[in-house]
Amino acid sequence: MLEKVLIANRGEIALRILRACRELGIQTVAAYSTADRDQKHVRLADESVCIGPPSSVDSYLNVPAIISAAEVTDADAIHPGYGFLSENADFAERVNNSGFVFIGPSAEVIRTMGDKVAAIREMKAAGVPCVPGSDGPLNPEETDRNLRMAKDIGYPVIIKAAGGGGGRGMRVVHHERTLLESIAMTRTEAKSSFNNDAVYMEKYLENPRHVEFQILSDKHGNAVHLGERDCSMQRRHQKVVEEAPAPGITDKQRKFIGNRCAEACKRIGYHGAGTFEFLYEDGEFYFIEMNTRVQVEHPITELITGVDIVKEQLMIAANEKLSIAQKDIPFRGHAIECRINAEDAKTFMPCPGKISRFHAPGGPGVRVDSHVYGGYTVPPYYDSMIGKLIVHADDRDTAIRRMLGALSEIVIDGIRTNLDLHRDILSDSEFQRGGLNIHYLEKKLKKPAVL
Ligand code: MV4
Repeated sequence: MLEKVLIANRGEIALRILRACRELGIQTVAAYSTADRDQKHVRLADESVCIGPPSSVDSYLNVPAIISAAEVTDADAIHPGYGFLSENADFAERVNNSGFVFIGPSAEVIRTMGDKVAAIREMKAAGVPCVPGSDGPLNPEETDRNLRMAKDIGYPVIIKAAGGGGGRGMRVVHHERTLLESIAMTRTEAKSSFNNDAVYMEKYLENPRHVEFQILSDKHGNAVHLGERDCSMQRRHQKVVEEAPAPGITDKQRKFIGNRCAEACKRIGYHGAGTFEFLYEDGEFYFIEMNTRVQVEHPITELITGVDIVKEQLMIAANEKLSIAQKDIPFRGHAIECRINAEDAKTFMPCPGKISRFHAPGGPGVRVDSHVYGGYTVPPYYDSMIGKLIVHADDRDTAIRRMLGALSEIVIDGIRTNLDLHRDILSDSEFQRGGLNIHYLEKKLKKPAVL
């Protein structure tokens, strides 16, 4: 096992990692910025090291500072959490070259999955269903070929940057007269945003759901899937509510897609926890990208399967075998997560400040993953998410009621939050029916609150 892990993150995920380490008897080092001195995980860690001033670039993205912190504390491994350096292949490489274990897949696999064209090529080869599209990057000079390709795929098509992902660097094309200019513009933007002008083409799916599969894969050739999550409730590529399982997905579909993902992990030598993102439309799954980190929404999968994903990440990094086989993974009940943000209800602008009172909800099947407490000040330098409210129940209707109960119990005073938005979504009769697509929330928000 690992003896000491440096946590190179902040907020709720830093606390989540600390708790997993504690259960495995691993010592913890909190690497924190000066703005985060009073974070719960900093107080609870066995050791803590300040890695720089508030600005992320100078602290949580400061590679030499993080590696030095691991050196001075004699840590064996670094957990990057999500965001920040978690999917940075160069960071993973520098961690390894400095003699530490990067908790995640190899730098090479992170690099491959960071190149969306390479990722799709790998997944296609592994038998994972992908969106109809260009096989590889587009050559902007081959204008006739590009026009023919789009015509064959059928409009609308979408041009995406190979270096993009998560909604950055893409353009929908509805008509052949704008195809070539759209390719050129996406390339220019991709070059300046990602320093990589490679772009590719896919059929644009107009009303898909966003369904993702969680996998775990160890260094002994074992890989399992933990089922799927529906993350369609989003605004501007920020997920708001997630649930598992995805409404309407059959056991047969789960088994088929899940096994393809697990097999793909074995093929590419994937080590750790990973997520396969799919678009789901008219009963079909289409792979779009893979995330090589632990995700914000991992708790809903933990609740329906009973698997501790962060502990498995730590054990995989320590060269241990997966603690569970596929046949021993149940999919039990229904889980929902609400992401709680410190933000203005109307403008969605971040609203940092001091939390005067905080009361967590409780009761059976209620989990709160948050680092905040009464008297805590939400700093303005980072993401506005201050925690996650997660429920688990025997079925979806009960889970929704349980979440509405928890939302009525929770108290966060002193700052503005999106709790009313969650109350509104969970009370929405169309949400209650289930299976809404990625555009639903943005359309709902455009409508007047009372007709
Ligand atoms: C798409 C798509 C429709 N068709 N690809 C946006 C984020 C990035 N991960 C991929 N995205 C999309 N790719 C094809 N071929 C629609 C989106 C999309 C989306 C996907 C998932 C969740 C929210 C989204 C919001 C807008 C667009």
